[in-house]
Amino acid sequence: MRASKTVRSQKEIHISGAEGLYEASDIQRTVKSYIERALRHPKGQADKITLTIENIKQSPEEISALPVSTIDCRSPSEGLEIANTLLQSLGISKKAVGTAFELIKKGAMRGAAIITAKKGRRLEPDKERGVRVSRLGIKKTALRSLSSKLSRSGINTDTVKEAIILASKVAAYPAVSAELCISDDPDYITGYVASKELGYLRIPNIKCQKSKSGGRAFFVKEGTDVQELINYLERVPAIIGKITLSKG
Ligand code: WAQ
Ligand code: MG
Repeated sequence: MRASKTVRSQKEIHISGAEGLYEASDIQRTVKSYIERALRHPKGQADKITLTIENIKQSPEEISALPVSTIDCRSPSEGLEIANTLLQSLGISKKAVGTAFELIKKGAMRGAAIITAKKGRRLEPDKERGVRVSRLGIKKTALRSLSSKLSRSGINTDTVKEAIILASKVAAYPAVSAELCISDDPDYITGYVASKELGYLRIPNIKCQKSKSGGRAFFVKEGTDVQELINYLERVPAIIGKITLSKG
């Protein structure tokens, strides 16, 4: 689903997007919830909603969910410092982190930027749109287990679950070193750093309330074949089958 709104300058701005792998019997329910999301969005009401429903014949790759932890963080400046420290410990250069912070501050992208870990170069062909991860999901048994684990920490929401699914698909790709995400929703101020090594690390209060900046960056090894990576992110179906223990 993708939802947008045309503003005064006749510019179409991105309101919300969502994607997932579902069983055919879940189509009606899923479409209804996606439409509700587009019409009741904190970024404003959409005036155009595009839905694509595709029959995926290829059987999905099974991946496991990244383990989830939440870091203590009280302010945006502390949050950015934590994200910076984590990313640099994962081998991402200062320059690459800087590139990501800059585009997240600007906001307005519909997808994610792909940034090389050392030189900080952006690889995605459409820099305004970014790359949208799609064809991702979670098996029903795994979803039940994830929901009950997240409930114990009071964070069992669609936002958290969708972010964990996305981060798990992205991290499963060998050339991806890390991801940084900050929501562009004005009322959602928790972000995360995700990686195979450290799992899914939530950072509360990483941005100010009411701020519309936000975005995603995938940091990749120098020399990554970007076409292959984009094909994986956009087109290869991947589904979470197992939940790893959360770290608290
Ligand atoms: N593929 C690539 N980039 C995406 C996708 C996608 N499928 N969906 C969103 N983005 C990018 C896009 O630039 C958005 O502006 C930005 O990410 C933020 O998207 O543990 O809600 O849907 O508490 O606003 C993370 C924290 C919440 C969850 C993330 O992101 C937690 C969130 P949003
Ligand atoms: Mg959003």
